[in-house]
Amino acid sequence: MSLSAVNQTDGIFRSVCSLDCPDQCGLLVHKQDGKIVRIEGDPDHPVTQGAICNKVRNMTARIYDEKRLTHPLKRVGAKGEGKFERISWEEAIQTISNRWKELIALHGPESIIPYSFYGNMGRLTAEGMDRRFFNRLGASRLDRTVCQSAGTKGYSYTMGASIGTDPEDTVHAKLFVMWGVNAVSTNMHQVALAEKARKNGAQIVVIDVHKNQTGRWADWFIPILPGTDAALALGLMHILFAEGMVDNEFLVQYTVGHKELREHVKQYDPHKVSAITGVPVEDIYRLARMYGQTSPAFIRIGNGLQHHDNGGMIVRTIACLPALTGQWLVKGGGAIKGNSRFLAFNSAALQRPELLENKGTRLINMNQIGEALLTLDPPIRSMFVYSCNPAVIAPEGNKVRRGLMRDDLFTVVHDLFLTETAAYADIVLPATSAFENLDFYTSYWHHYIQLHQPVVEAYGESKSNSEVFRLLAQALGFEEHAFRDSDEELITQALSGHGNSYITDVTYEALKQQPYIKAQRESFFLNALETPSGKIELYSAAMERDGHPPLPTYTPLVEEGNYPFLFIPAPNHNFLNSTFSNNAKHIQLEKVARLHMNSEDAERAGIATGDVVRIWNQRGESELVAAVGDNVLPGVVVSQGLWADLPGTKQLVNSLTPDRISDMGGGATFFSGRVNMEKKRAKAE
Ligand SMILES: Nc1nc2c(c(=O)[nH]1)N[C@H]1C(S)=C(S)[C@@H](COP(=O)(O)OP(=O)(O)OC[C@H]3O[C@@H](n4cnc5c(=O)[nH]c(N)nc54)[C@H](O)[C@@H]3O)O[C@H]1N2
Ligand SMILES: Nc1nc2c(c(=O)[nH]1)N[C@H]1C(S)=C(S)[C@@H](COP(=O)(O)OP(=O)(O)OC[C@H]3O[C@@H](n4cnc5c(=O)[nH]c(N)nc54)[C@H](O)[C@@H]3O)O[C@H]1N2
Ligand code: SF4
Ligand SMILES: [Mo]
Repeated sequence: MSLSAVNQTDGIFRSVCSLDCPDQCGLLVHKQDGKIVRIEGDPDHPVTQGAICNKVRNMTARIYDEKRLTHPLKRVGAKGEGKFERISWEEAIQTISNRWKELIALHGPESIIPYSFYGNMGRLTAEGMDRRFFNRLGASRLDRTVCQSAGTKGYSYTMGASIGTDPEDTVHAKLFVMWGVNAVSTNMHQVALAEKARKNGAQIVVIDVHKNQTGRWADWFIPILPGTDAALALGLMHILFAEGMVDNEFLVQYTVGHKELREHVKQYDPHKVSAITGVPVEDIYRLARMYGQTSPAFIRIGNGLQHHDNGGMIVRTIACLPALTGQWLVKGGGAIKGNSRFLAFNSAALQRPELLENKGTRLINMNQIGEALLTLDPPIRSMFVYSCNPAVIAPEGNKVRRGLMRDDLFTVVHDLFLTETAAYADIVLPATSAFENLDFYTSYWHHYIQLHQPVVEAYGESKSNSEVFRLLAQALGFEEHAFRDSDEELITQALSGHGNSYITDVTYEALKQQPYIKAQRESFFLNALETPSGKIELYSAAMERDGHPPLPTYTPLVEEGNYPFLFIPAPNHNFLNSTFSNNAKHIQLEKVARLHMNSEDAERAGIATGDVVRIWNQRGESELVAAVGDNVLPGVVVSQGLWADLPGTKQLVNSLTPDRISDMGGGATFFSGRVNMEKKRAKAE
């Protein structure tokens, strides 16, 4: 047997990017003297083919950042002051388990809540031993809705599940509609595939509220007003039906409700749609004809456009388009919102929901954690945060921070760094990086599943999520065998008995032999979708039952009062959500936190590029550096990046974002808030 990578001080080892990014790149990690010295793309990965982003090429700087946590800490200063003292793991686990035993005895287990997301996409790390542990504990449940849940729900009403085009097939497309996706920054291999298609004459259209790097890459950039995309999609349908550009055979065979839809979209005439969306009438015609007459035509539906009050309906509506033109039958045509269904494994075996005795245990939407910490009755008295940085990434950031300031809240944070959230903790635990763990990975965009063998030893005294929850289970006296399963056993369980015909041949053993195994999507899914009818639901009775219009419909954003600008605080190129926002190398690449605005608005407010601008609303304020131009429409301002609170700055954009819940899936509405703005000080000379 070959020596494991951990035991070899030198060499090049296969790895995978663990970040919450659709590309899930194959990596090659170079080791010298037991340390990672270089990270590059694995040219053998069938989709990512050796190319990786700059963020991860600079990952070694993060792994060995001098600020990385090496041992557990306990708070010695006031809450939030960030003063800590080193303690042993034994003391840390004892302190947590004693406190929790007390809380459970006095207030019941629902006084405790986990708070986690996908800071590491490894399936065991993200939803393995932790889920078992909190189920068995009977803690309040967390509804993990901060990312894609509105869009996923909307897409599923139309298509049944997160299922779409094979990205590898998109090299054949002749038209790419990149809709509310900043792919140059957030899905670079979709851009690489589109570039290949472009060499064969493909056209690239980008529909966005911001002409960012992706908009600049397009052949045709279409600016649109935030939250109005469903109206544009309905306008396209209006023209497709009116001008006979629909595939009637396809509609009859594979959809329900096409007759109703044909009637319904008559009301969305291009003039009305233009008034709603800000897209000129002639551009609506041009786009509809382009889409109706080009094949294969592919739509990449982004995550950005579903972070709105009406985000579920937007995605539900766009997802109907490929059915109108029969593009699902064309190799490279269709759409991708997400593809995770193809690689669905046995998550019940991994998470063990039956360990939760009280099926009525309260469920708390993670988008409203600030409100929950401040007002829930009975209160949350302890929160365990891992793989997530809520003080920066959750909406209503000031509420979140006030909640974290509560003296009677016992907070534990498990992370690689002393994040903004960790600064409020009572106990901080050091986490291993993904390079230190055994795990398996399934992309939510491409179709490959990959095993990850640890490449380096655990850094300092850090421990993986699996290990931490095994220790806590032991300290709390949980006797079930589920808490003694090794990581190998967890993987075997997750890959058995899943009943997913797309991955019948995938086992732990197979993954050890083959670096990348692809889901088998031959069993063509259009004949048996997971919608109630098994077909593409242009009319959805399920939606009607759930209180939504059954046909795709434009619904406006919530009215927010007297703030003139819609504020879109999007992610940036060099961070991954808040990850890297505390690493000098990545900050240097990103330079400053900018606020993009239209020159008309800037002129009226006396703002020039480089000025520091204060933006505010009823929820909070923030200070960003003005970038004036025509990259956004009047009435819209856009920031990029979830910046850490560096000393002397006010860059927490989520202090301004609403914690309203979107129309579907309990989703976040980061992009539906409004602000005012003023010049704070002129550009420093
Ligand atoms: N570099 C980098 N890559 C990332 C991330 C990161 O932070 N940085 N984050 C990762 C994660 S967790 C996710 S979920 C994905 C997100 O990646 P994407 O799917 O690209 O989503 P966002 O970047 O949130 O937003 C995409 C675009 O939507 C636009 N937008 C906002 N509102 C509207 C609207 O109403 N209509 C239209 N048409 N456009 C709108 C924004 O301007 C933005 O350009 O990226 C992943 N990859
Ligand atoms: N304004 C605004 N807010 C947003 C968004 C937006 O577009 N605009 N996007 C939203 C979206 S789509 C998402 S997905 C969320 C993401 O929000 P988060 O899930 O909080 O993502 P990150 O900010 O990357 O923080 C992940 C944390 O996990 C830690 N971590 C990494 N690996 C491990 C591990 O193995 N174990 C442990 N214990 N910790 C680990 C990292 O060090 C990091 O501190 O943010 C949301 N917030
Ligand atoms: S962040 Fe995305 S693009 Fe960058 S290496 Fe990871 S998976 Fe690839
Ligand atoms: Mo996300």
